[in-house]
Amino acid sequence: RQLEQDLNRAIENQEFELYYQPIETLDAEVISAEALIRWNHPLRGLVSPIEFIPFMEETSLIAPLGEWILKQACQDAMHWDHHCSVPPKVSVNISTRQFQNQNMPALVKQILTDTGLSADRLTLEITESLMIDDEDSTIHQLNSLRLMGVALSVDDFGTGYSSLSYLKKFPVSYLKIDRSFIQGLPNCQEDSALVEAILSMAESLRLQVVAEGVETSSQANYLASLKCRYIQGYWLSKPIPQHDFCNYLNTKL
Ligand code: G
Ligand code: G
Ligand code: MN
Ligand code: NA
Repeated sequence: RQLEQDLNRAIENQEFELYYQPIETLDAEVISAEALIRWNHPLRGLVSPIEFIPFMEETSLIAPLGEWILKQACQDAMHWDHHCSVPPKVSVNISTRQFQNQNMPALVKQILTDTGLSADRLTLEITESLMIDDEDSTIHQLNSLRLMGVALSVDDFGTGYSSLSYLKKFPVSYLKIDRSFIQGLPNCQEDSALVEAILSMAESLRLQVVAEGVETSSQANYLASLKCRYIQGYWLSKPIPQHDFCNYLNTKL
């Protein structure tokens, strides 16, 4: 109750803010920036999305918040075009409930039109749970998004208890290896075996791979030795407030 009131007020008062975490090649070229929401609560300070996203998914609040996030992220990407030397793409997390409760292709199309962002600059991060039951409507919506030029990325890949057959049916471009598999690299044999297997499978299926949660240079070096192209994690950068992100991009040159 209290949380619901708080959240309603927060949307009205614009207490939400996007942070961006870079996704980079091993040569430190920023290919995309993942939007990560934060809530600047007037009394509680910065609140993590794990404390409010699940709740918002249970109520109808996820729809207006999801729209705000997507629009803000597309606007920010347009801003980078004008103010940053090498503007990256933008990646937006879409929770399964949000996806199922909205006409995502229509919403995305509207927001791209309103903001002027080109579709090939946008990646949507979805999770395996969206693809567990291969509903026709889900396949149809994902295909529409892909045909528009929007890329789809499977977030937290490997943690979803789902069959891999969805990779044949859904127009996915990227797998993001969950950070739980990256943590033990390079010493943990099980983690190494799993990461190698994912990379080899992805190559055969012509999927791009992002290793998430890279925290150390030894993890990065090991991933480089396996020819993993893209990495993300504290080793490169923590999520950065929107107003500082251009600075980060410009320091790369
Ligand atoms: O950024 P952080 O580690 O605090 O994120 C915690 C969780 O919240 C992650 O699972 C992340 O995917 C999710 N999350 C962060 N930002 C968003 C967002 O804008 N939309 C959705 N649906 N989930 C988000
Ligand atoms: O579920 P998703 O992958 O979207 O969640 C991203 C979350 O992971 C964010 O909350 C972000 O702050 C967090 N994160 C990003 N990089 C790292 C990292 O290197 N280590 C850890 N432990 N968390 C990370
Ligand atoms: Mn993500
Ligand atoms: Na993830």
